[in-house]
Amino acid sequence: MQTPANTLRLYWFPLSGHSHRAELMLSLLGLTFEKVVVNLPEREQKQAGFLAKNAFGQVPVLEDGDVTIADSTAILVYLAKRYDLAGRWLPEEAAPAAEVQRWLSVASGPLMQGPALARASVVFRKQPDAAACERAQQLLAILEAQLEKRDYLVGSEPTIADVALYTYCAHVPEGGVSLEPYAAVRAWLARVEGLPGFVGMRKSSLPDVA
Ligand SMILES: N[C@@H](CCC(=O)N[C@@H](CS)C(=O)NCC(=O)O)C(=O)O
Repeated sequence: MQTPANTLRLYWFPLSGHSHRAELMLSLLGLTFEKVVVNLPEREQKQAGFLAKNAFGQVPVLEDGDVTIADSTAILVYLAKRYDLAGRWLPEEAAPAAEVQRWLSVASGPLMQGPALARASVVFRKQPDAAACERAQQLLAILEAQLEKRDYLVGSEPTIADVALYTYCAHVPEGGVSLEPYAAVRAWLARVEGLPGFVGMRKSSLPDVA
C-alpha cells in the first residue's frame, strides 16, 4: 500500500450510499482521511463552492492534494490505482478488468434504479416505490445466481466491484425489500463485512423489513 503524501479529504453525506462506497474503500485500504459533511437537505451540494468540485452537484468527491475526483465508482478506481500497488482490488488482466467494469456499470445503472431508489423513496421521500422494489428483486436474483458460483463478484477475491455493490444491497431492506430469499447474497454481504477495515453505513432511523 502506498502512503498518501497529502491529506485525503472525502466530501460526503452520512446517509448517502454512494458516499459510503468511497468511505468503505478508503477504510479497506487502511488510508487515513478527513470527512467533510455536505449538507444535502440544505442543498449545499448545489452551491458554487461545491459545484466547483463537482459540476453535477453530488457527493461523494475525493480530494488528494491537487487531484479532485467526483463520482463514487471513479473514486474506487482512483484509490485502487493510486494506493493498492499490488493490484488486488482492480486486476490488470483484460477479462477480469472488464468484469469489474461491468459491475461498476451495474452499480451506476440497475443498482441505482432498483435497490438505491427503493431505499431513497422510503428514507428520504417517505413514499415506497413498488417499481423500484421490483427492479431491486430482479437485480438481487441476478446477483444470487452469480454469487452461488463464486465468493465475490469477480472470483475468489474481493475487488472494487464488491465495494461498489455492497452498500445498496446491504441496505435494501430499508426500501422494503427483504434479503431473506437471497442466501448467497447474504453470505457475500457477510464476507464483505468480515474484511479487515470494513466499516458499515449507518442505518436510516426507519424500521426495516428484513
Ligand atoms: N454517479 C454519482 C451519483 C452520486 C449521487 O447520486 N449522489 C447523491 C447522494 S447518494 C447526491 O449527491 N444527491 C444530491 C443531488 O443529486 O442533489 C456517483 O456515483 O457518485
